[in-house]
Amino acid sequence: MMPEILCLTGCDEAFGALSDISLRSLRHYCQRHGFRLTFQPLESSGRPLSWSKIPLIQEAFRHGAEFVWWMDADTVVVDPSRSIRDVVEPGKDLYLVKHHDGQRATPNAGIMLLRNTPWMTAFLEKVWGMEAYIDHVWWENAALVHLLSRESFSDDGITDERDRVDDVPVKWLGIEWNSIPFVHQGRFASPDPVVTHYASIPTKIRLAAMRRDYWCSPAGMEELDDAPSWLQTWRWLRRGRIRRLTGG
Ligand SMILES: [Mn+2]
Repeated sequence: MMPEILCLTGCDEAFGALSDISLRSLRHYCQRHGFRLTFQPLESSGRPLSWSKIPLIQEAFRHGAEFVWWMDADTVVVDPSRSIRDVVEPGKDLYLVKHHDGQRATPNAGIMLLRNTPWMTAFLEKVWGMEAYIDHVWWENAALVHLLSRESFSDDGITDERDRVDDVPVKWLGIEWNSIPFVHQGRFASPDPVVTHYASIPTKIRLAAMRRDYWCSPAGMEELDDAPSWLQTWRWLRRGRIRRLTGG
């Protein structure tokens, strides 16, 4: 039986322009691979907004989702030929990338595949319960790092190489599933990314890079090919000002 995957993404108004690009790539990707896609406006839970992904994932599980593939709004699928479904293996409930900066490795919660199991239910409750990290600069990602680390998580916010995933149903994915360009001398970037994640860079650069990479990706090229030529020209001219057309 092929696992059923719900791709879940969301953001607030401030991320609307990023999300417009992200959603274009996800619509193409999810259609190609037969995933459901849901966009949820992120609403404040009384915590910094990044935390809001946790209750959204929990809600999707309560509604019966078998797998949730969480995608931050600052992501673009640049190689749609590979399916996230293929990483699934028996006994693993959480699939994510950790990025090595040369000394330490940090799990990243911006892109995660999660399976609806009792372990996962408990794990998400534990993440949500780590109130010490509510205002940490990494928000819910800090709580997740804490829970996956063997060592206690210090204030500089980075765990070391050792982790406790031997004991838990976590599978580390190849960096191509969460490739972060421009930072740490390219150590967080894959030479052959499936998903690019424009984390830790200023919003304007992020948006420019996302637009470039999307319109050069198979989905973006297809979208331009399908459009009448007058519309293509119009888009080229208006590219900087294209508003969100869909989603929300
Ligand atoms: Mn992100």
